[in-house]
Parts: sequence; structure tokens; C-alpha cells
Amino acid sequence: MQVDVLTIFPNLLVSPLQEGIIQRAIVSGALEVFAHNIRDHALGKHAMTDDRPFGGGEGMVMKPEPIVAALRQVLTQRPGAHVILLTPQGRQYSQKMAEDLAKKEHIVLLCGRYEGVDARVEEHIDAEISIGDYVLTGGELAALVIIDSVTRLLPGVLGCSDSAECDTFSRGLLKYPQYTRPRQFEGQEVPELLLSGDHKLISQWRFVESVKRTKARRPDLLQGANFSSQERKLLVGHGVELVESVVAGKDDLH
Ligand code: 6GU
Repeated sequence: MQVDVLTIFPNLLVSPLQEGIIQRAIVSGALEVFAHNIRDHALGKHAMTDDRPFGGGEGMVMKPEPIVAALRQVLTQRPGAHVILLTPQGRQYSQKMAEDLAKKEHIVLLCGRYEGVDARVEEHIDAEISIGDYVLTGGELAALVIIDSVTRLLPGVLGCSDSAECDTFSRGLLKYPQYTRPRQFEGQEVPELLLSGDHKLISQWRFVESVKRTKARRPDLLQGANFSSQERKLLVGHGVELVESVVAGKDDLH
């Protein structure tokens, strides 16, 4: 996948892409990231990329000409690329959106500064995304969040091919508790069952723990959950109660 990032602070992207799984994905060729400095497309002696808002008010607004010029240049190399503006006014990012983006060949991430981008840029944009209900100084960290979440979904990037699939959120549940060595740490034991080697029992335990955790911490996520009758039996057997609208799975409808 090729990701072009348009920003006035390209250096912000450097070190997060040089570590861990993202770096490995770049080395393996699964991911390519190109940072483009919007200022390189700005005109005049001062190469201004922002200006005061018409109508008055606080802050500065990003000028349309350098952004559209930068976008046009990128799009000549990547015709048909999906262009995303990162802005707190955008649609809230989710794992589902990461999964959809991971299927695309090229994406372009345009980083807005928080005061805003001239509205006439909108016709060059396919989607506007926000990463949550808080305000960042600019879209660069949001672009990195998108790159990170999408990269781990690209084929061959994670060692274990199904570890992305059984992830937190992939089926709307939080992850079960995990343990590694030592077996005893400051008086706390690893649950016996995890040492049993019984993979069926272990995966059932993990499922039940996932549901318990989700119920306690993020009950909102259970609204969309869909459990099989076998899973429901397992939950009932472990004393996990769910409200009827949640318990009713697809196979109850006919
Ligand atoms: Cl994409 N940009 C800014 N500036 N703030 C944000 C955001 C994006 N998402 C959440 N807050």
C-alpha cells in the first residue's frame, strides 16, 4: 500500500515510521509512505500556507492554493487515490474504517491544522476523518494513527496471520487478559487453565473473559455483538448475563 501524507510538518512523521512493525512493513515493501511538504507548493517570498479568516475571528486558516497544488501533483502519480482530510470535523475513525482503508492501493492523507482548511478544498476530498472527540494541534498524529492501524492489517505484516483477526474490536469485543512468564509474579499466579495445554478450554475461557471485560468496561460495544447459540450457552454456563437484545443472535431470527 502507498500512503502519501500532505503536511506542513513532514518531520513529525519521521521517527514513528522508523520503529517496530511499521518499519518492518516498510522494509518488506508492504507499506510505502511519502511525506510531501505543502509549503513546497506555496507561492510568494514567504511561502505562506495559512492566512487570517475572512469574516474575522481567532486563528489562521490553511490557504487552498498550496494544498490543491500539492494534491494535484500527488494525484498525477496516483490516479484514483482515496483522498482523506484529517480534521476534528470528520467522521469518527473506527476499526471498520481501518479494515476498509487497508484494502486500498493508494491513500492520500491531508493533515489540516486545527483552526481549519479553506472550505474550497472540500471538492478535492473523498472523506474527512477525526480520530476522536478531542482537539489536536494538527492532523499529523491522526495520520500516524491511521497508518499504524492500517499497516497491521496489511497481508503478511503481522507474524501470525490470524492475530489481527482475533484482535480487540475485530468482533466488537475487548481482548481477554494475557499472561507470560514468570508463572508467579509478586504473589499473583497465572490462571491454571492456561497451563493445561487444552486449547479448546483455553479458547472458551478467553472468549468468556473477553465478554466479561467488555461488559464491565465498554458495555456500549455489546450492543452490536452477535453471539452464536453455542457462545450464548457458554456465557450462561459461566454466569455472564446479557440483556435480551444483545443475547438474541442472528440464528434466533428464523
Ligand atoms: Cl484528524 N485533527 C485534529 N486537529 N484534531 C483531531 C483530529 C484530527 N481527530 C481528533 N482530534
